[in-house]
Amino acid sequence: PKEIFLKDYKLPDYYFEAVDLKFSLGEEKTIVSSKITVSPKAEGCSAPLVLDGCDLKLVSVKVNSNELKEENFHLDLHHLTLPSPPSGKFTLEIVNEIYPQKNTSLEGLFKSSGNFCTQCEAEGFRKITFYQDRPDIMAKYTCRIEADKSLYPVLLSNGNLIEQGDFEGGRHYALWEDPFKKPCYLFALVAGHLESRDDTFITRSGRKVSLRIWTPVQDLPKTVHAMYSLKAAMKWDENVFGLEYDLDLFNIVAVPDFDMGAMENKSLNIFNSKLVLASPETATDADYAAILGVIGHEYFHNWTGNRVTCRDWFQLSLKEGLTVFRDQEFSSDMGSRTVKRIADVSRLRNFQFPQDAGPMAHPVRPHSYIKMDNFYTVTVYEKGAEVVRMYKTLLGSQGFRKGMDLYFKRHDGQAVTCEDFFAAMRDANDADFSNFLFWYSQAGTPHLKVTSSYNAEARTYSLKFSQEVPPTPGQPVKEPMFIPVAIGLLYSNGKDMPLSSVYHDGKLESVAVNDQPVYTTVLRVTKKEEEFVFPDISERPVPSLFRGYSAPIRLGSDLNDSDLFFLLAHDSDEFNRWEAGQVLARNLMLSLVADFQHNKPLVLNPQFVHGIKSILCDSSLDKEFIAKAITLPGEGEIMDMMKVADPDAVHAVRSFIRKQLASELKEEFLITVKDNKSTEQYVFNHPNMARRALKNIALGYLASLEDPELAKLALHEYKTATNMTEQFAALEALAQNPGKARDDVLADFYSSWLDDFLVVNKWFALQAMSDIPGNVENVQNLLKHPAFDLRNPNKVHSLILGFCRSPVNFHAKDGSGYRFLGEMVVQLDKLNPQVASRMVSAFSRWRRYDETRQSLAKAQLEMILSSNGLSENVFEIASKSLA
Ligand code: B3K
Ligand code: ZN
Repeated sequence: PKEIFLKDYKLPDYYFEAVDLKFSLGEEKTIVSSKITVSPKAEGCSAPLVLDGCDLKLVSVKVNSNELKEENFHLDLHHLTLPSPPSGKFTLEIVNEIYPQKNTSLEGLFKSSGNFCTQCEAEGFRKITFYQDRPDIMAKYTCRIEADKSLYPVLLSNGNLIEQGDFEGGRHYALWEDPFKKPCYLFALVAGHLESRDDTFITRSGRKVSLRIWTPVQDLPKTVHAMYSLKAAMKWDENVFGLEYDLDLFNIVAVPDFDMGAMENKSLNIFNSKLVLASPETATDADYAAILGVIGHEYFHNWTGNRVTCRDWFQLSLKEGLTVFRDQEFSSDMGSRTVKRIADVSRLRNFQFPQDAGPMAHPVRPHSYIKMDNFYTVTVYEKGAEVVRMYKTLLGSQGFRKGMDLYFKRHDGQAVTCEDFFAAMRDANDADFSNFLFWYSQAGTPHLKVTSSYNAEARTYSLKFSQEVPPTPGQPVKEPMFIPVAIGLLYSNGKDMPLSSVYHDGKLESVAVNDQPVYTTVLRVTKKEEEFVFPDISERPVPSLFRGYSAPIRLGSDLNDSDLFFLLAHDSDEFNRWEAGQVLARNLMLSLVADFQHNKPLVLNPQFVHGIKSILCDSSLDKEFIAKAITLPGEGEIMDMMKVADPDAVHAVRSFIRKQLASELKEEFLITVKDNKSTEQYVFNHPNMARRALKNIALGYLASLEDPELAKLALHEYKTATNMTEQFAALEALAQNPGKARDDVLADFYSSWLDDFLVVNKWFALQAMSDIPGNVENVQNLLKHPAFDLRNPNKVHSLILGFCRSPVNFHAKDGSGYRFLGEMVVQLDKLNPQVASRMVSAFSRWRRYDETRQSLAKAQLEMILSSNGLSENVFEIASKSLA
């Protein structure tokens, strides 16, 4: 397989101005015709024109209406080359056949539950027709679709419908025209038996936009929340960024077989059903929140991604990091900002940090790839969003908005790079961003150490920072990064100190805003070692560092437990209150893990129990915040901090603390469950979600105690629940402990919901993720369950990735978990390489474990690499994991 490098990027020799596509959809085959207006980059260009193509059967090629003879073009497995195209502008017409019914890769044109649909990002368009399949080729499209009318009454593509009609013999056609030029990865086509929920949105300049959400007819009632989310997103983008929708029609189609969450094709977003369909009875609060976020995300791409797109795929974070940041902000504004931030930071720590510390570590803008699909990662997306957030932290809301405005002013209709975004932010604000660009080019999570000292005599408080960016594959030595540190200082009474200036680099710098002192300021750490000294500090403060988590780094500070308990109780920055609790919990868990490994009895620090209790009982706090604050850091997060990850010890310790808290705070948890019961109908809003979240966490703690009375309580909650959020939480609570009660309730749940595939997926996932000993066997049996299907990515994710999320079972010392995954990867790779490569990633950190586990995991990676016909996708991850 060939590796592709950013440094090799070259402008194309030919541009495509306009593309007319014709699809004749059939049951045996689909015929695709394209007519492309080609114009050379420069007069007299004599370079060959190389088109990408994959799994296509070529029928004919014409240049300026003349059919080319075979000696005038060259065809190989991946390309169609015209060695000497005419000089000047010309038209190229190509006819080819494809076989969507046989396409299990879910890329290009394929069938999902009887309907045709497409997925072209990143490089799927080449599975539809021959084309320069790269995002810097932007053209205007028309698309004519012909199909059997009774099987496919609905025919959709990008842009506006300009013509439709019937043919004799039961076929019909539709002609679509997209007035905006776009790269081919945004092309989409849908043909099927679908119905739509219709609504309208009036933009602030008065454009009336028709909104349609398409699903099979029986699912239409479940699209209310998706429509609400879409309208909220449209309004929000106008209010916050001044960005309006630019066409008269916006379509969303929900399909059950889809590789990822959703795709932002121009005016025809295609979604995985699980991110569209919801009803209170079948979807949880988490599902509702995910739908809001992803509908927002795809809609926001219309500007950040579609109107301004990426020059090449290395720039993916230009659109993804920015759009994730935008959807995070949208969700924050629709719910609780602190809780959303906590959730996003947890995700970063649990998934991105491990990636950044492993063999697949890559910068936000990667330098090379074998398969681009392997780089739709938490680094490009979530760390990329943190990079965008840092601009906002440094510039403030208004400065950030100025930067965004300039970005659109300069680049609307263009395919650009991360530097272009950086330059817009800088130029709009006349800002000094020093070495900020390293965030795009250096991989690895920076470690920042902070030491503090107070000089009572001089009344100064000093903070010394030192940073280290760990080596990552291909980058042994790193430069220091530009790290914005949002900071406040607390008096011993818990109040914030006013800050007006700071000594830095031998100068006194003002931090006041409009001559007023501030309570939070942003320090700019840009060197390997750097000191900041605050003058006029009347008592030793407790520092609140990285308020709101102002940079994606690992922090080591000299705060002691009593400082942390103090911050947990008093910090005016709610995020940092949560953070202080997490640092305490992480330290506690790590020290208990060491005790466990040395066969010492486990004893829980009473001060910790007390801290949790006071949060739990503080009625002034937001309930969802409480729910987050009493949730222990995940097992992965703790393993990530160990020299040699020990899944058994971490699991034992986390379970021990949970049970200990449950038993010591049993009364408080019981009251919490009682006080937070649902009294009214399900409403998706913050206060109600917060109440359910808190109740469900409390129930989970209680049920961990394996006490028959408490199991009865959970069963009662299960039976009386009026919404999926509470029913599923009760099911999860009961399913923690093996035994008849668990088996019965799982069977009951399945028989109640067997007709709803999205609910059945939750049922698969719950069992797959279970920590009960020897669960691999249960998962193997579930593979044979009639509701399971290896061709459906959602089911594969639920069952197989779900299983890998249970550290004890996936990392079982007998190697059973690794063997299971190894076999699944090989099977899946034959069907869908993208899904298989996501699975194989679960092996990538095998070196983090003890020798026995290392050799077991390594053997599976070697087995996978030696299997016949391996895809490039899996090859890339498996080989880099072993390197
Ligand atoms: N842009 C798509 C992801 C495409 C994944 C290709 N393998 C969804 C999104 O980020 O909005
Ligand atoms: Zn996206």
